[in-house]
Amino acid sequence: MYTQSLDLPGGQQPAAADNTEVSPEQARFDAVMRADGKIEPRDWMPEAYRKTLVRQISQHAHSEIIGMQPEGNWISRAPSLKRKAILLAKVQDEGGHGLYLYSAAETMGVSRDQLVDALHAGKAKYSSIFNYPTPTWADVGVIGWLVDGAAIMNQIPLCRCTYGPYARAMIRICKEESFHQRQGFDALLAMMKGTQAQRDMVQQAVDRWWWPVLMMFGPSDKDSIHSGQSFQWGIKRISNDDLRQKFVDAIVEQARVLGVTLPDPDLKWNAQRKAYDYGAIDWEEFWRVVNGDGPCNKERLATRVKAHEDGAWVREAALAYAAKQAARARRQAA
Ligand code: FAQ
Repeated sequence: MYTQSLDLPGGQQPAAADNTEVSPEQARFDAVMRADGKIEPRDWMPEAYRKTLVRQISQHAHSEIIGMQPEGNWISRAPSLKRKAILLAKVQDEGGHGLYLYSAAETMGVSRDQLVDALHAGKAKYSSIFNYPTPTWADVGVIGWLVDGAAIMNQIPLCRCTYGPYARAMIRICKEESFHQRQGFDALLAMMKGTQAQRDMVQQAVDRWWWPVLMMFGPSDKDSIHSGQSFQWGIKRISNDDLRQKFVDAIVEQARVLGVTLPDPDLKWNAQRKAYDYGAIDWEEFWRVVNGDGPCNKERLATRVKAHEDGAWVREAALAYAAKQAARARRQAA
């Protein structure tokens, strides 16, 4: 029996022993977990499962929306019409991902306003990676190659998440992230075939982003507070450290093809582990950025809050139009 699902902090009932009676709803939930099936919005679910998913899905949605800023900053300065069109499409896709994810979170009984208010109040987290600046065009390529690459590595297992709406949103998102990763690699490859100044620009951007990208996967397994329970609920399938390792192993060869050096003197093949060893991550920097003190945290949040306030008239107009349509429909029906 899947008793671990009951053994949680945060208002959960105590774990039932194997021979203890559980409610029919809990028994059904446990059976779905055992069969690795799907929970849908109308199904009963433990409150802690709901809370965990609202937390993770909303953090993910906020990351996509805040994540539009570092690259959006370059739309007006892209080096050609082709690159501008690609970048516009990519940034728009990230906005779309945010919207699917907010919708998935809303199926769990939380409103979009509540989620957005928590972000704007600085109470909700979003990915640490989007608090770093993009001073050159090469940073945009590196975001596509490394940040989207890391996002795909982390998100493919989420396509098998036990919560149906999240899993289905992730399938579409992962397809789009693959295009994003390739366009980033392609932009960097073009620069690497260019002048020495362009190659230097790419290398410097890789130097800036490598370590923050490794941090994206979250704290090491021993410090990951949510992993154990998320594994039991089929939300997480591969641990933070294992995903980070898979990412490093994939990127080493891509970096060689590109002709850039990954800024880690400890990066070397370990024949015994059949994987690359890599240097120590600066977890102090990670927590500093997560807790609001990264290079761009204040700017990112202020930009988002201003965009929301500036867009108030659009929301008001949409509501007024919907009310007008509803009134007309009522008149016609009368
Ligand atoms: N940044 O116990 P764990 C993208 C927090 S989308 C900030 O290991 P969990 C697309 C964590 O929330 C990128 N906070 O937690 C794109 C928790 O704090 P809490 C976003 C972090 O949930 C590309 C605490 O640390 N992707 O890139 C981070 O089991 C280009 C303890 O951690 C997702 O959100 C971090 N990096 O595992 C867009 C994927 N890592 O909540 C635009 C879905 C950890 O207790 C341009 N999320 N924390 O206050 C996940 O897979 C998981 O939530 C993890 C963390 C793996 C992020």
